[in-house]
Amino acid sequence: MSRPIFPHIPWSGEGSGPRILGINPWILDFAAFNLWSRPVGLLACLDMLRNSGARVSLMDCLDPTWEGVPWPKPGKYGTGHYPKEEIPTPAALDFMDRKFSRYGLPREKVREALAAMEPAPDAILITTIMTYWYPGTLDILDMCKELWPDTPIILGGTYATLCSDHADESGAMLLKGAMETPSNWAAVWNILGEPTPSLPMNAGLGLALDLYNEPTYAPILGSRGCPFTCDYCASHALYPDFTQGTPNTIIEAIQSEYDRGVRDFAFYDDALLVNPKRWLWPVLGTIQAKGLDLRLHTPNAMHIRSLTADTCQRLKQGGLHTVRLGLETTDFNNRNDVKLTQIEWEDGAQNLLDAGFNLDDIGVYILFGLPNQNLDNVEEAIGHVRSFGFRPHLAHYTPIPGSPMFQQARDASSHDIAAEPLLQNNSIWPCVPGGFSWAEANRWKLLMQGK
Ligand code: B12
Ligand code: SF4
Repeated sequence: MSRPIFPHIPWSGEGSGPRILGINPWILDFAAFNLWSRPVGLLACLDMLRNSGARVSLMDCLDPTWEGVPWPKPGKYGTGHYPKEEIPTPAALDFMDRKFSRYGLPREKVREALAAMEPAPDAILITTIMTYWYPGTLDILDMCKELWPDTPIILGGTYATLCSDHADESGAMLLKGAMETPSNWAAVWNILGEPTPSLPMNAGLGLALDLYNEPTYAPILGSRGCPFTCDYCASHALYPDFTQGTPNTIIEAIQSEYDRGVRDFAFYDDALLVNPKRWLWPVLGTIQAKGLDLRLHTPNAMHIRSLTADTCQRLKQGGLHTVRLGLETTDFNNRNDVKLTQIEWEDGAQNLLDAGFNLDDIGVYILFGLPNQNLDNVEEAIGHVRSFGFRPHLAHYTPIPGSPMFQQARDASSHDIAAEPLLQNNSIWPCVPGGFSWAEANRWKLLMQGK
């Protein structure tokens, strides 16, 4: 496939079924950085539909591969900034002393490309990755309604699933949860006005990655869901089961992107190191046996207590480069996540170093701004992580509907975070007394630098 030139959006698929356009909207936020981001849920939907006879196409408003659209110079391993345009801050966030922007392709370019689609889509699927990114979803929804007033439009993804009452007001059809549940699958084909085909093999785990032209990075999804239930996480509300794929399909996906020149791969799994014999070890072993010269990244964090010496060696030999660990806190007796003892943390950290990972490539997430959190503990954790030579990363707490801690977050917040998803944005420090302030943000920045 050659590089797409505005305004051409190609159709893909051999079948004679309906033409379905998938859209990943812009990010409308105070800040956004591309950490190997892809709308994986939408790509899974398009893959299932194409494998069942539909023709599909993709408008990813965050896709840097379009010719004729200037994009900031890529950063390390394919990560980087998005183009942005400052826009008015939504009224609900008016109290913030920060600029608000639309990140991604220019709005008019997107409109031009959609308007030029020939033939027009029979149905449109719009996804949302973060609940509080819904304004981008509603904006593109309006654009689609204006371009194709009679075409069915379905909203899905995190916002539609976790904030369904709010999303309902958009007037679009909503699909809550995974598309591959039998009832959702039937509902989609019903909307398309077609008989429901059986679900294709690998439903929910295959990704239509080929819809990107000349990509420099790709996501890997070997599993869905998580067997744990951490208080601050919505994984169970989004996907109640834990399902793992088979090594062959994952290896095929990696090989096919590798053959297109991709060298950076990011794992999107919630529980990458759980039951690794099932797919991760065979996948890493095959990468090594084939001598694939690639870099693996775990931006979504790995469980520290699974980092045995053997695991760290396999990860290193399989090509893991960017290591992110979920530490949460060093207050080991008072945790909201998968339990972790200080000994497990220190052993895991040492095993990583013994396996030969660079200190520079190891980042440790520390949660900041949990309801009623004593921020002295955060300061302590930063010092502790730095004493290992690792890089601390503050993960600002996001109150997520459907997570066990959401009610506690509502009680602690001075905002109505349940009624207005924009107020779930972690940039406002929704559960920190007094909220975000530049003075405090700068103080934390210096602490992170050890100053
Ligand atoms: C990978 C991941 C990341 C990656 C990249 C995400 C990306 N694409 O850009 C990284 C590590 C960068 C990341 C960062 C963050 N993340 Co994150 N992330 C995830 C994770 C683990 C997977 C997302 C995913 O792709 N899932 C896989 C796909 C297959 O599932 P799916 O999207 O649900 O899709 C299915 C259905 O929703 C449906 N569907 C989807 N779209 C559509 C559309 C239509 C029309 C239909 C019909 C159906 C449909 O069918 C799909 C197939 O079954 C989720 C948790 C999770 N398990 O989903 C959290 C999650 C989305 N992240 C979350 C958070 C909090 C964050 C951070 C704020 C963390 C922090 N404190 O820094 C940052 C913010 C990032 C930013 N501002 O850019 C929260 C969401 C918060 C919210 N309010 O919405 C989640 C839910 C995790 C949690 N803690 O509960 N994240
Ligand atoms: S935070 Fe991670 S380990 Fe905990 S439930 Fe969510 S995905 Fe699972």
